[in-house]
Amino acid sequence: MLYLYSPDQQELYGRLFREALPDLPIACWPQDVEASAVTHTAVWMPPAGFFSRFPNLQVIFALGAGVDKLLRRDDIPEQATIIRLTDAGMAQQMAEYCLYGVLHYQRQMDVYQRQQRASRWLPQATRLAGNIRVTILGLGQLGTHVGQTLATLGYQVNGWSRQPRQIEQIACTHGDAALRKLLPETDVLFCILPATQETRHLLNAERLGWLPADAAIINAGRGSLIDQSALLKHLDQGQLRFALLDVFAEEPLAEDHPLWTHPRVLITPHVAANTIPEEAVAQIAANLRALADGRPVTGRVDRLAGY
Ligand code: NDP
Ligand code: OXD
Repeated sequence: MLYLYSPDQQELYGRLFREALPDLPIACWPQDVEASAVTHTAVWMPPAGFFSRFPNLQVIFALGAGVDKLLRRDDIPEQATIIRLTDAGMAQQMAEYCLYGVLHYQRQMDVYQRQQRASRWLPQATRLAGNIRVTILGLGQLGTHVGQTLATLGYQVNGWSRQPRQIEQIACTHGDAALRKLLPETDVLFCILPATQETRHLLNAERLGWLPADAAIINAGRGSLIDQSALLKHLDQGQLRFALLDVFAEEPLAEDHPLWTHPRVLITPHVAANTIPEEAVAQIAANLRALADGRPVTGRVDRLAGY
């Protein structure tokens, strides 16, 4: 049996799963079921203790791409396989989100906004896409698509990952030394890394200081990637032109947090790429069939690596 937890869209997911997997019994939270019959779950942020109820749980499907919150829990049995969504309609959204930030930078919308408030008519110098250096931190399902989309539009795209990668249209690097060289050569830094122990505060005061004056940051990965206090200091001192932030150390961002009102900050409430239920269910159904046939699945999480 597949047990579903997605309180906001329970009915929709229930219907889609039943249509996609007519032979599999499907139950939806908070339905009371024989706990030992549950072998699979499909979830987004279930309450503490949720998984301990199911002694025969084999597979947890995450209804999202990031699994940091799942991996921090203590109620997931060791033998359970965790499978996340890969792209499933999110890569295109992420490319749009990043492009919005890059255009904000390139077409100097932040400067024109300030000028407008002062009723100033002052054309700025033209910057062509080919002169904008975009660095993508994270070359996975999302970062790769974002990078290739921007490269197709003529931007200079560098990418950084944990292991060496070769990706068409993206100049790929990895490792600390490469980051030291890359950040000073970056106009727009796009962060799309997962939250792991290794990536926590990757962008600390020192590394933020490696960016050239006038650079911009877009963070759509996780809030923990950036030391928020260090970011605020850099923004206050005008060392960064602006930050477009979708993710935060604590979500929702506290009402009195200084980021809300900072003149150099644009905030969106964790919406850079939303899960599309139809795509998610199609991918999970395909993975369930692959598991049944002993074929490889997409999105198997490496619990040791943390993503
Ligand atoms: P993937 O797992 O496909 O890719 C992760 C990338 O990060 C890989 O390139 C990986 O390197 C790299 N990476 C991981 N750890 C490190 C490290 N220590 N140093 C350098 N690179 C590292 O993930 P996705 O692209 O699918 O998603 C990325 C993240 O985006 C998710 O984990 C989630 O946090 C976030 N997200 C945010 C959304 C939003 O709306 N804001 C929506 C969806 C996802 P390597 O290639 O070497 O393995
Ligand atoms: C995800 C997210 O990881 O929405 O899918 O952040």
